[in-house]
Amino acid sequence: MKRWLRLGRLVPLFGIMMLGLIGCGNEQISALQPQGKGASALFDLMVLSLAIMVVVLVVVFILFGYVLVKFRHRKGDDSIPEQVEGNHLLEVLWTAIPIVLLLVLAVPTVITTFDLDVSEKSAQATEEGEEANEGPMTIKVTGHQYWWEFEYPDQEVVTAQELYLPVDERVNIELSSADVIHSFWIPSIAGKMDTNPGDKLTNKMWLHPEKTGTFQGACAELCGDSHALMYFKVKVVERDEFDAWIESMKNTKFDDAPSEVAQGQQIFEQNCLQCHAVGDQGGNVGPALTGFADNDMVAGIAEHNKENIKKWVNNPQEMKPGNNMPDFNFNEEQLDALADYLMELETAE
Ligand code: HEC
Ligand SMILES: [Cu+2]
Repeated sequence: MKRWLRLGRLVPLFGIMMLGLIGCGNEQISALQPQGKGASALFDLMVLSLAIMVVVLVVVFILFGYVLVKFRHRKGDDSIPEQVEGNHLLEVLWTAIPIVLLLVLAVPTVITTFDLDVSEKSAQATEEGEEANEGPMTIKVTGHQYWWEFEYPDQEVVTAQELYLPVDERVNIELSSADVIHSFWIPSIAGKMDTNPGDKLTNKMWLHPEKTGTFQGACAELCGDSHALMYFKVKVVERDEFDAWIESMKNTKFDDAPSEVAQGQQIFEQNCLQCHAVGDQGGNVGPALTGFADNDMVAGIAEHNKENIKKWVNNPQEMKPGNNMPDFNFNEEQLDALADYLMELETAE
């Protein structure tokens, strides 16, 4: 009896673990609520393997329970049970059943693996008569400690921290890294894949979102102090909204900022432009800030408001330890001017 009581103490622990698992249901970032074709394919595999495991578990436990009861030690019966050595039927069964189960698991897994491969599908698309270079759009994703850069090479648009995608379309993704290995993951839209440094190790994958909305992406490979803060947003929009966004990104110029924020723009030009691009000017050491005013987040982690922008510019190392933006010594007035300017960085009409 005592033993059962002790085991009973584990119930709250399992309860908490279960609650933790239920908490995975956020549709912005859950592989268990797929919103895209790649994620759906992976989810189906998870369900299949889980179903097989449950069937095996149930059958084994039923047999186990039956044997425990049926062949239990009875009072007064101290005879040695019949000793069985080798049983052809059983041995064939317990070899054949696992083989069949593994095949049921392996065939869809291998097919899905090939489906998720980029080169396979693009080749197919061309065969099916699409014009040679009118395949899916390509987006180049570059992982940086600790932010994400998104380049649309055909459209000549570069952005950061927010990935825009047209809904119900397949896009090819080319992954690389500016420093260490990161892993690009949007759990609700597709599986994850590493970004490697160096030109020769570009990984490829595709995304095919099926629902409009905002989703969350993350880095899935430990890459340094602020790895756990390397979040980004994914905005899946209708095709015409996507085209309009591309157009407005292209038409944005550095000089578009309204004159009320001229002071902030001047401080920005002197201190920040060498690393951050705005419209047609600026460097690429840090995230491009074209259209930054419309973003949901500051640095991928803090709500987008003036307070947080000031907090970031005043002490980026505090919010994301080890990131590559230097600390500055601005006074309150300069910080205000800079934040006002950054809040005006909208894309052109
Ligand atoms: C030496 C290059 C460098 C300079 C100079 C620099 N930054 Fe940055 N900045 C970065 C990097 C790198 C990041 C990305 C940090 C991260 O998320 O890991 C960043 C991130 C940011 C972000 C967040 C962007 C986003 O997409 O959410 C803002 C805002 C920003 N910087 C503003 C400024 C301002 C204002 C200045 C000038 C006072 C400035 N930066 C100067 C490198 C720089
Ligand atoms: Cu990373």
